[in-house]
Amino acid sequence: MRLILLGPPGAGKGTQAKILVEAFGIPQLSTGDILRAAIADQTPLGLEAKAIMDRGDLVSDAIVNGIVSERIDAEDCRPGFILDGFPRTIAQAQALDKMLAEKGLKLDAVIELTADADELVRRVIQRSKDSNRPDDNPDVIRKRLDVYTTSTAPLVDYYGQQGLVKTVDGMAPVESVTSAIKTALGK
Ligand code: B4P
Repeated sequence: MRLILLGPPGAGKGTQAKILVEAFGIPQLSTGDILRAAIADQTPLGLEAKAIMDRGDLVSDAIVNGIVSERIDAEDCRPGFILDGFPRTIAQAQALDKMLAEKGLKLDAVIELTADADELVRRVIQRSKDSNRPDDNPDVIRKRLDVYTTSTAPLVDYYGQQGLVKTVDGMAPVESVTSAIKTALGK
């Protein structure tokens, strides 16, 4: 199964992806996690990405497309994968379509997780108490929500036109969201 988890920051993409990895036995490909690992290792990519992520902007399409293209070629992605946080722009979605078409592969579904802005801010502020993520603070989270609305939300229509979108209420408790995703996927 090849799945995309789409939704605003704090909607639960990472939370659900980790649970679905166990349920479906396929890997999670989180561009956010890959970028944060590069920052921690102080690689050239990490040094470039840090300032961009800290202010809540998106890292360039070229960089992120390169990361994903390399990752989906890995052996563990043969049976499928869960994309968490990618694509985030129409250009990334078009690049992904091209990558998959070149390999003769297709997406099975795009799960859109929804939640209202107050809840998203509340969750991210709550997470900031235990995480060291510089982008988990009130000003940056509002910026990230604006970036989502402008750059990422149009993907719902993009994938809707391909008949792939299944919308799940991300406001429910974590286990209920997981059940709703499985039901939407017919699992
Ligand atoms: P991400 O790492 O993707 O982070 P996110 O959008 O904040 O997280 P997510 O929706 O996964 O929230 P989570 O489950 O953790 O991106 C960070 C940055 O990386 C971006 O701003 C950008 O700069 C860069 N980046 C990443 N991908 C990129 C791309 N493709 N292109 C360009 N730049 C890119 O949940 C948040 C909190 O809510 C957690 O504490 C969780 O416990 C809680 N929670 C989750 N579900 C809940 C529920 N149902 N009820 C209550 N709490 C819940």
